[in-house]
Amino acid sequence: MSDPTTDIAAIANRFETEIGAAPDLAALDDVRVAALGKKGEISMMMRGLGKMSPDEKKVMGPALNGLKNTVAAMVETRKAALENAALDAALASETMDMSLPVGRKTGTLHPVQQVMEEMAVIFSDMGFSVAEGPDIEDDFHNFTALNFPPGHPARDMHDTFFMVPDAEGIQKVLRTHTSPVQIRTMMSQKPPIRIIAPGRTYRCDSDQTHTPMFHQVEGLVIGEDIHMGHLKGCLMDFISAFFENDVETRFRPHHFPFTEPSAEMDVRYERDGASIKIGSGDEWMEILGCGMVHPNVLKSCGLDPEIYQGFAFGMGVDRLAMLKYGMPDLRDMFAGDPRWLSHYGFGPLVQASLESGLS
Ligand code: 2NL
Repeated sequence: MSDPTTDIAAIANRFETEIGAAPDLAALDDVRVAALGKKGEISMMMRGLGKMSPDEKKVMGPALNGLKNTVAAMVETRKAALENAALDAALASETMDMSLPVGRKTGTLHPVQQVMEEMAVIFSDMGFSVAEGPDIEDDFHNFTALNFPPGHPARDMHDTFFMVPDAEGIQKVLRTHTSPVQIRTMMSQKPPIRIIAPGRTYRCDSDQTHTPMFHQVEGLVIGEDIHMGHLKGCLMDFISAFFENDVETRFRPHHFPFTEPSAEMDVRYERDGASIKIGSGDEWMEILGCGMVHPNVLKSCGLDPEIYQGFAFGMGVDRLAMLKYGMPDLRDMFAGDPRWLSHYGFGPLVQASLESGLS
């Protein structure tokens, strides 16, 4: 009778050859099933152990276990090699030319996105950086730190969307302005600070001139010697750059809880048939709100108002986009109609810049 362990070595050799010859993962799995599957050759041999004498079992048990482990290890090694080869082949063949022009059906940049990029370009040139923060805010960052005392009617005036309170009873809100971004910046960065905060804002209000989601750009400058002259110069320069035209402006006293003094800025305009011309004319249009940051706001952020002062401003991006590009109806802006987008949208590959023109 032949030595059974010699047979086992022969089986191992045969599977080694078959595994090495398997050209792909599917063929390799066929070999694995033929050897180690439920009805595979090695599994069937192991099932035969039960009919053997105790002496035979002592020899064949460990030998078959060894065979099983050897073949399983060879399958794994081959599998890894085949997977590596498949990845190499994919990397070599599936290249993508990132410089290829896009196809005929290009999407367009929404005018609101275009206008926010134009604003970022103008303010970057004046030394501002862009800051962002969460759309879902807590009461402290959206109201308390901005000098809205608890129960103050201005909280209701903001038509706030309240979230369902969490397990600890904490009720978050959809931010009603992007000011919380500036609060977060003042609490985490040392002056001098020069940032704009563009983004989505939310108020429970919907009619001809209001959508429940709208876009704002706010700005904040904090230093040791910032005064209202800086505020006026900065905003006048911004408006002229934005409308690509000399624009006559005026500042009117106003009130906001978070600035003192506060003002609104108007621009001269005239009607020209159905369209509106910004810059000259006999009428004034309110275009943004601004002011010197209220000492209570500075204190809430851990800044000493005896040392630091600053100005802040806020403007509605959607309305500025409508004015600059002549979209007549606010509600078309967020309807997602592809015909509207192909008419009013901007080429996605054209970057706004001060050198090549903003728009
Ligand atoms: C408007 C008016 C404004 C601000 C926003 C602000 C932010 C901080 C501190 C002080 Cl952290 N002020 N933001 C200031 C004045 C006006 O927005 O009419 N927006 C559409």
